Amino acid sequence: MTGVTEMVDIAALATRLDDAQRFARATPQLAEPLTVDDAYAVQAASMRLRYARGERRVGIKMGFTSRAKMAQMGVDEMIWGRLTDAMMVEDGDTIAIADYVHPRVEPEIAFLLKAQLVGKVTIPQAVAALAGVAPAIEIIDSRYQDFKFSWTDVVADNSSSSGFVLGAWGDPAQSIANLGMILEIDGQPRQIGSSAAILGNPLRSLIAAARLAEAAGDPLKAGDIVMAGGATAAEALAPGNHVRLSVQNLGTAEFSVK
Ligand code: 0L1
Ligand code: MG
Repeated sequence: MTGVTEMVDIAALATRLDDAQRFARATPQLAEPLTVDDAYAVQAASMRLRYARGERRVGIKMGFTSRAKMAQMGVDEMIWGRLTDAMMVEDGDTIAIADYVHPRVEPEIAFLLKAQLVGKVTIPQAVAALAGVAPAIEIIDSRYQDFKFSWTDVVADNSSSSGFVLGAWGDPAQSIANLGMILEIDGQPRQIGSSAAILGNPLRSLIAAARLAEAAGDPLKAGDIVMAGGATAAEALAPGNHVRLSVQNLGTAEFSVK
């Protein structure tokens, strides 16, 4: 279903989800049947509230780009959300669990753009627009009770976007199509996968991001970060955890939880 529904109070839903995120307080699933356009309109309106408080858009995240993630959440279509500077966790830093509702982590690859990337592009065009690629951990946090939601619920909730940790940027010309990825929590491997799980090649996720962001009137530009999506299922976080991602040839990213 597409089109914005007149009966849906986009602003009220945006405020509700924004409050749930700000105050780390879970909210029930949305009772309103939203169209895809309604859901993205709620997301955009909730992000405007964050920008009005001084947060700066720094890029976008792609979600449900691997079979493992789709299976974990019972969906079969990609989603996307916005990233802000307030979501960035420095490599090696510590986050406070109290700032989140029920956070989880997933192993990803991140891209840094040196030029705009809009519309329908090829893999060589996407690579030419890159300044770097990096190992990245996404901290997702659904604002819905029990981490339960419909596809449109999660889109409205900025696709569970909550935090991200970036390792060092590496050469964007290297092949990233099939890199081994190990996500460890407290020194124990919890998820082992390959970057190939992300649409067969994470660059395909970047290409989808360019198309979807432009179609939404929020095109990718130089300096933007794009998170390609989880290569494996996500893992729940608990206080005291140390999380470390190692990506073959790319390096590591890590953080702790208090
Ligand atoms: O792959 C993703 O990042 C999807 C995030 C939204 C669903 C979830 O919270 O697991
Ligand atoms: Mg993700």
